[in-house]
Amino acid sequence: MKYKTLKLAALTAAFIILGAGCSSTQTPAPPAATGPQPTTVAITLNPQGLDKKEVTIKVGDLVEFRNSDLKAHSPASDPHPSHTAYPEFDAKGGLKPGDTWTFKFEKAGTWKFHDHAAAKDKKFQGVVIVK
Ligand SMILES: [Cu+2]
Repeated sequence: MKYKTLKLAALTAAFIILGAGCSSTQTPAPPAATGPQPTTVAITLNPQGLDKKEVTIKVGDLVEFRNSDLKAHSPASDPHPSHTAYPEFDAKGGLKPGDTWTFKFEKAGTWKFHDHAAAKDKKFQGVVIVK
C-alpha cells in the first residue's frame, strides 16, 4: 500500500515536470521591434479557377500563387500579352502543378491579372488591389 502511494507520487511529480517543460517550449516569440510586418495572402489555382478573384493588400504585402491544378499556369499582370500594367508582376516561365510563386507588391494600384497560359480563360482572371 505504501509502495503504491509512493509510485503514484513519483508519477504525479514526473507529469508536473514534463508539463512544465512542454509549456516553456510554447512561449511565443517576442514581437518584432520594427513596424508592421508584411502579410502574405494565398491565391490557389484549382481546376475550377481561382479560389479568390479579388484580394486587397497593403503596399509591401505578398501574394502567393499556388498551382493546385493538373496543368501549368502563369499569372501575369494585364494586358495580355505585354503585361505592361505591372511588368514585374509576371510569373515568367509559369507554375507547374504543385508549384508556388510569391510576388511582393511594391506599387499601390488595382492590378488585374490573367493566366498567361490561357489568357482568355475568365476563371483564371482576377485582381489584386494594393492600398
Ligand atoms: Cu499574358
